[in-house]
Amino acid sequence: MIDISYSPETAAARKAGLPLVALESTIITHGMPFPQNVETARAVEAVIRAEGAVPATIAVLAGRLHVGLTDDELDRLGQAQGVAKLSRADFAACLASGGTGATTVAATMIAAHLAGIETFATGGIGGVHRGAETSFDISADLAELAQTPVTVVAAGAKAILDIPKTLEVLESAGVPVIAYGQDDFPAFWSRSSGLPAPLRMDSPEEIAAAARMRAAMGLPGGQLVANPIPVEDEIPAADLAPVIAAALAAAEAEGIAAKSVTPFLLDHIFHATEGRSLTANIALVKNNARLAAGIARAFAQAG
Ligand code: PSU
Repeated sequence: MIDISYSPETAAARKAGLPLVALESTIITHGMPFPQNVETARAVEAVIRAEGAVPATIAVLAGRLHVGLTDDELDRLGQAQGVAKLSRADFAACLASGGTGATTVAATMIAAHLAGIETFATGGIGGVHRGAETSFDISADLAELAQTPVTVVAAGAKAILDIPKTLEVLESAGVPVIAYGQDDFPAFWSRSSGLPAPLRMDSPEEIAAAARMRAAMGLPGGQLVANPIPVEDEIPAADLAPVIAAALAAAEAEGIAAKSVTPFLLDHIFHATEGRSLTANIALVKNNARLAAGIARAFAQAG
């Protein structure tokens, strides 16, 4: 087992057996601009505490895996330049070489599982990029959901992706995709993708029970809980469609590829919507944190 650095808060929570919720750090370093990234990370942690759970933000700092960041560590990470964006493929290499990196959904799931944390809140998972039939650009987040037993709460998949293909890949991989409180799979900034989700659940207890049943059956992997953005915060899909199309065209014109695609598109959409996409992103992450805390409590109660 590798050595994990726990913050004073997460170390105390583990000792007391309190419910923990993992949080990723790529959203801080690559998903939002400073200072909103650090403010959001702190606000999301506060939501989890207010809901009776303990936040555990995950990152690699100078070759050590941190589960729970202090205020100072969070602040420095939020302003650091050239931080690696870690996924399953490069996570170990970063640790072994003493590097610093932010964890994506895939890497955060791995770290959460190593730390015994069953619930994780993020904004939106990576998925199948548009044009994947030629680029083969499919996020490692999908394969991770198929093999690592962590329940991931997201507002669906980002609308910049090919959502039908993302749902197909998840289905082929045997990942339970659960819409929370509605029938449709949400599309990050909008409540509906126009596609039904394969499963629907209406309480944290049902979600925790489903995860426990999968484990009892010996089925590997996690679950994706797709939690729609609150009504008052959503951006209608029709408003966003031309903005996304322009962002994709700009990415193509500039030859953006691989790990740079998602951060480039998010930044482009942020400017094109004059910050509206960021306001929605912040709202949906907080909303996901609230639900994740409820699921973590349900896991703790189920024992
Ligand atoms: N949620 C957000 N913003 C983000 C992400 C999630 O609100 O930037 C990050 C997550 O770390 C996710 C990554 O794993 O985007 C997806 O990147 P890619 O498409 O390159 O796999």
